[in-house]
Amino acid sequence: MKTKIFLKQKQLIPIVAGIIAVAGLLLASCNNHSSVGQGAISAQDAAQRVYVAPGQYDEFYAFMSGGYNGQVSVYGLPSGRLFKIIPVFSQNPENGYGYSEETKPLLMTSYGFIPWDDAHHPELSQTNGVPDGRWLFINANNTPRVARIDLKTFETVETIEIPNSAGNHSSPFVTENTEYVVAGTRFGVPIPQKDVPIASYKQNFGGVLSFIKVAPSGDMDLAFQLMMPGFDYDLAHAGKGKSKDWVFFTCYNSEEAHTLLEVNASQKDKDFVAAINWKKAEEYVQQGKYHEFPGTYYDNRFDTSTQTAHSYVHQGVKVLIPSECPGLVYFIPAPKSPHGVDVDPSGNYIVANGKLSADLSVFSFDKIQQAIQQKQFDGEVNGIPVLKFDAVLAGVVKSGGLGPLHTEFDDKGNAYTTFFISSEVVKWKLGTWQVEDRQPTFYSPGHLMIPGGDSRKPWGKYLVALNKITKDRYLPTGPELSQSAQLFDISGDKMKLLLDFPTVGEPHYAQAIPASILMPRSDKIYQLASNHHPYLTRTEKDAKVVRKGNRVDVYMTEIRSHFVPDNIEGIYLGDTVYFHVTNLEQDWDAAHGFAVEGNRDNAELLLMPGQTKTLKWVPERVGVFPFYCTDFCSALHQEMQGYVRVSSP
Ligand code: CUK
Ligand code: CUA
Repeated sequence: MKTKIFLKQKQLIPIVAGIIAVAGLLLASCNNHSSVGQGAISAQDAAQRVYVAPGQYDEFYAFMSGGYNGQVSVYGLPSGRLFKIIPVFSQNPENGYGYSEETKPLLMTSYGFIPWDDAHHPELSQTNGVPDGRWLFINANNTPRVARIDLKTFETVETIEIPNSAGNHSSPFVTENTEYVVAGTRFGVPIPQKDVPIASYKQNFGGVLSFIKVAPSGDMDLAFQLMMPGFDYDLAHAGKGKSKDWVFFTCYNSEEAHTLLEVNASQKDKDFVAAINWKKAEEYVQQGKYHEFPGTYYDNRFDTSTQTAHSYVHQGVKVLIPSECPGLVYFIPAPKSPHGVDVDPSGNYIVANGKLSADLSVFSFDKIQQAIQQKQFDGEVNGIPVLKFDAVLAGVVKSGGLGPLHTEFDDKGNAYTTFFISSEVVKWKLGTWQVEDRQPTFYSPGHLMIPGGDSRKPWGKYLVALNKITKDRYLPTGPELSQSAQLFDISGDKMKLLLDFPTVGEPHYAQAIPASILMPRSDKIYQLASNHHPYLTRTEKDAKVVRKGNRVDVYMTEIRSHFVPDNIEGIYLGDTVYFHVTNLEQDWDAAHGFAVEGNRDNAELLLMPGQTKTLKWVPERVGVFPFYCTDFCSALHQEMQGYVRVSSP
């Protein structure tokens, strides 16, 4: 149960009104259209700073999670222009992702084919702690998975399922050289799954933290899991620099409540940050100190040579139990249901964002190491030592805000934290812990993003606040209003609001990288010469229709502005037809589409030059049915069509 209170008040200080219902999150916001603040600049000045002239390119690529649309959206910064939706965990009829035979396997899981999920956190691959533009990872929250997007093609090339996990929220954060992608369970569940009373939570439920190994090729493999107490593991970030061998996870619900969590999971004054030494974990795995747990999971990989994804099914996973592995895990007490955990560019400071508190606790990696050496413990939980809070605390930021959720960093020693309840971004200094600036956001920001802001090398020019409750920011579109991102200039002492732009789905987290690092080269990405699709049609002469029993394979080509073949007969009710369409164009971006009337199972295809894709069609009526190109490709696009005749057997 959430209490929503919106106040009409023209005022800049955060208004925290009403009661904070026991521990329910109070969404209080200022209903202020003008956004004139300390850091305000003139409209002309702001417009000029985000203006990217016609024909010019943006300075940064930004990748935003689509939240409940299951996708990634690609924006330019500073313009806030939307370039592309990259389908990941949801079918996308626009380009046939999850409909074509080649991409369906990417949505396969141990539950079968899953056409939707909820994606929260995009994370760029890193080299030496710096985003390198090779891949983008993103988590599926509902049916636990991690996906990898290839940033040469901006396409999803792998999805891996995570067994024993539930609500894959604290994912997919990378270690300094992308050795691992980590993924923690949000929900405690029985491990392995079994039929037990929910009230037996404390005896029967646990939580796993997963470490997915990333090969130099990018291929992911589930290396091992840690069996933890049944808390809710909310977010994570890997260490860097001196802390590069460690990963930090926040956990709330250390009460292990299973009902009315808004009250029961907020009893304790402190929950935890779990600090995990992944190098040690590797050693323990190598020494064979793991348990084999059951667990079936899919790893789906797109092979660029055959342009087809395949599913590989795995059984069993190596699980480490912390109480049997000294030095592997420590708990750091962190005030009031910490949400985000963020590590500064030096790797020394670990910020716990306690969402039900006003102050931020910052821990020091040096002090953590010292406390471990000197055994400054405050008891243990399930055999995991709890470090003494005072021994590892580096500082407290007296923020004056309410509901801190996430922190990112610039390259000048500053940190920026979102406050969900008081709807603002607060800038503070690492080391002095003093607040330097604050700017209201509209409204209730979740994550924020600075290009490279969770890495060793922030490009600290812009900050984007990803707001959860937009309310009156745009023209209303029925009760479902667009969500909002807000771009701030952070190059000076004070943050300056430059731009609002609507987002696709719910933008939980985002990442950005200079276009100069990432821009795909405009030579051909797919080439006919390297296309080894089993149903490739290399030239129009090779086009053909092949029948095997009730299965019909149509080897088809497209080039401006015709199909070969464009008249197909000899198809009968009871047949299953596979249209294998190859785009023969030479220009790297000359797309064609393909669709056939009355196809209940599938969408259309969108094909880039050199690509082959397959659409399955089970005709259900006799007659003559048109097919056509769905992407306007030339002045003769409307002529790009054909017929398929379906007869009674
Ligand atoms: S988030 Cu997923 S509930 Cu703070 Cu990373 Cu929005
Ligand atoms: Cu090809 Cu339109």
